[in-house]
Amino acid sequence: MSDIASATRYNIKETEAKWRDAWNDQGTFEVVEDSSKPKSYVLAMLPYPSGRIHMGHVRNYSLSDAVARFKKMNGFNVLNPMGWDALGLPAENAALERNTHPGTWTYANIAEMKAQLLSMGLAIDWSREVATCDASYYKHEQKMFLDFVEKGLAYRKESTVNWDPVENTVLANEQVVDGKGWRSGAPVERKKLNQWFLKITDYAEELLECIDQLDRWPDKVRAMQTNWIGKSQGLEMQFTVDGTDDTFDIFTTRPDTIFGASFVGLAPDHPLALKLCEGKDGFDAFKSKCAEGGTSEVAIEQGDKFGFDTGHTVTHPFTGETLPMYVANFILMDYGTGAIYGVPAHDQRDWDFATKYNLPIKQVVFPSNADDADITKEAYTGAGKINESDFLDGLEIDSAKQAVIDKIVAMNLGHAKTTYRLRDWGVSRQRYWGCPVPMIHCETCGIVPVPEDQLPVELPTDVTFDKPGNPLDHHPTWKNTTCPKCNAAAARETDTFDTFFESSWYQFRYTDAHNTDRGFDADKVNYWAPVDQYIGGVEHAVLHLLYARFFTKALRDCGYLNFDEPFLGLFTQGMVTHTSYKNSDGGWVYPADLIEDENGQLMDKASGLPAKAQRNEKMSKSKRNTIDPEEILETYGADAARLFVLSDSPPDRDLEWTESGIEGAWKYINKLYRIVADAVPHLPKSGTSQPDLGDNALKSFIKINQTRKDVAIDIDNFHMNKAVARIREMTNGFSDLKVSKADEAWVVREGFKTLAQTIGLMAPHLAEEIWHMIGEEGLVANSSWIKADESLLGAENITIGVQVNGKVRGTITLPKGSDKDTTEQLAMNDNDVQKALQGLTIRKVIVVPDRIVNVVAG
Ligand code: ANZ
Ligand code: ZN
Repeated sequence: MSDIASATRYNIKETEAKWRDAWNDQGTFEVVEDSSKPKSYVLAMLPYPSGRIHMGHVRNYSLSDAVARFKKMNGFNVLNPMGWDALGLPAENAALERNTHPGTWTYANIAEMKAQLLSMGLAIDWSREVATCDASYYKHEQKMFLDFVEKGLAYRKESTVNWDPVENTVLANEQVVDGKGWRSGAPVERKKLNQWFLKITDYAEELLECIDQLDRWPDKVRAMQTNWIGKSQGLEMQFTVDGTDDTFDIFTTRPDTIFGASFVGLAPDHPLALKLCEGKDGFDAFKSKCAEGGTSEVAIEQGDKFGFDTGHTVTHPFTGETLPMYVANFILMDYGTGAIYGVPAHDQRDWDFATKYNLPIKQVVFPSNADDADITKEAYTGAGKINESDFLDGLEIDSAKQAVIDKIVAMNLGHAKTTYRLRDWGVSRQRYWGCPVPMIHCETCGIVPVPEDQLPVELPTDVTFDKPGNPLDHHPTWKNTTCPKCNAAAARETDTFDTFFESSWYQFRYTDAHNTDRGFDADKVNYWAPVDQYIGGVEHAVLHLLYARFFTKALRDCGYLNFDEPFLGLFTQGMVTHTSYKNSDGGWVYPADLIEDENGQLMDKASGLPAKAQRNEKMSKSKRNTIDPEEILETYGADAARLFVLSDSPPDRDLEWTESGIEGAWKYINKLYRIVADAVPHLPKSGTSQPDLGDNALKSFIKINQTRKDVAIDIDNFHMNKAVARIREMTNGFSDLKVSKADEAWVVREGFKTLAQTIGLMAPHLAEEIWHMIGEEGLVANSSWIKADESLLGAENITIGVQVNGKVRGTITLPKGSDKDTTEQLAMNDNDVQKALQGLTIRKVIVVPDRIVNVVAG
């Protein structure tokens, strides 16, 4: 305010602690089902308890918190829970390094990280906290697994897995990096093992179709899911081995290229390969060489391609040419039919193979610009027209595909076939710190489920990690049990679940976190779920989200819940980056360990060596460019940290952490406090009715109302940074007001109320303090969002639908109250509407102003 001077200081530490206590004492964020209110389930991806929170957590939870608080103020019954993804390999490794138990390490980390999260002042219902390593949690997923088994959604089969010979464990594809184990660095081998699988492929089509409904997900994530599922239309067709009765089916997604085929290939473990080659010179050596290298798509694409010539041939169905028949390492038995025809000109794997074995490379797809396809250098996989292909010549790829399928069908040699790249989810891990698979192996009865009343199958606590492999396997007694069917001595399954299992259903556990009988009650889960807004890192865009989507559908089909998708809205936040530093020895230096010498030269405190800034990159322990949130919270307070991570860049972009940024946020917090504290003695009482506003007061009041409206829109759109900018703009405007004037003082008070509500989404402690200082009742966290007075904001725009023959084809946005002509003109000029009208004659246009436009055309 321009007419008062300031001398006030804000005691951040005390104030923040005071309001956290108030929320805690009043159970402000604890919720129960309430049918009188709309619900909103806001969820941040649960953290792995690695030891301490990092800036990525701070950013993630500041975002979800702003959304949760906003929804609460807008009348929603908001569930915003938190828990710990607490099983997994790091705990075992830490246990080995530190000679403790994984559970001890994990629970200690949880305690430490929880204290850190508490100090952020998050609007979380902590009464629903879960730790997935707790038997009271994983008990229920054991039951779910048994239900899946019963429904045929879980099964055991022998399969080829990525085997890490050093860690002695199966690796998931994403744990194989450049053909090596992600932790051990050892070359990965292929190995056959009996493994438990979940039948996610049963849901491939539904998982794909439902992506269309997920319109509040980022397009890039939807595209990633679509690609991962990888639906392709193809052809399954039969070949006969020349001079024999042996036949085999191949699968191709490129029937259009059939005239470019120059060989056929079988997977090394294809039954026909074994039949034709067993006992032949060099076949055994070939097979063991095939066992090297990972099983992932990338591993195969990049790996060396080699084959074994069967000496047999097949005949091309159209040309009558003779094609050699190979067994090849890049063909997988568990995809398609385990056999292919190879078209070196248009498939890179086939190209590599043909180049190695001197097979013809025959181009049949020709792009309009011939220079784009130089098949002497690499395969051409792009678009074009088919040529050198008899009856296909001149056709586009798609019509050529269909033409070949039709012909093969007519010749009785095959049929069209839809396939998915998605494979069943292998959930077995040969690890200790995971949820035990609740199965028993009996010599007489086979594999028998653990009876429900014997759940949970708990992990033993007395294990050792001194031997490689699975500690459950080495445990002297844990394995021993009796068969539930015949009572004979039997052995427990020692595999544990992939930890993606726990994170596939935790969002439902929160809805009924203390249920001891079931994972959750149907009424509760159906009230709270699906999650309305999910927030987390894009690194989980494929697997976690796909598994959780699958689980939802599987649980639905097992009668647990009644909806189809777990997460209606998804927001993926950007990374937090920071400059990295190296000393003159090339060692990475923590920013906190830097000092400046008298010449302004950066020095590494620890080594005494000069240091230099490197790059601005994602914060990571390996580059030591991390900032410890606890230190920041301690120094600047929670509000400043939260405000900074939300205000500096759009939440979906990377955020560069800077000292000046956090200082700026801290100064701003202090400034806001001073502005309010200094003005408070001059303000009218809470509830004072609106006086006549003079020009100056009115101008500010309009601005405040505009802010009320715009910030609401910003938060709905995840533009927290814009919201902060608007709040700053509004508060800057306060300096034009004089509290000595009654109307302006009244407006200042309104401004402070709105300041508390809006800045309260990012800096909630300060907001409570402001709310309290200006004498408002209760907590701002419990207050109702003060809506903008639209009459002050001038013409309001509305959006109406435009129908063509009764179907909405487009929408137009126009000032409310626009007349018929204006409305019609806008409607007819709309792109989507024009598209829908293409080729049609307009018969009649019916306009209902402010409501709808209907175009009749034929
Ligand atoms: C001939 C061809 C020509 C192919 C061409 C591709 C390009 P997506 O699209 O990923 O589903 N394939 C089929 N079964 C296979 C197996 N078991 N192991 C390895 N590769 C296999 O891949 C389908 C394509 O992958 C199929 O189409 C087949 O090669 C190969 F210009 O057939 B294609
Ligand atoms: Zn038995």
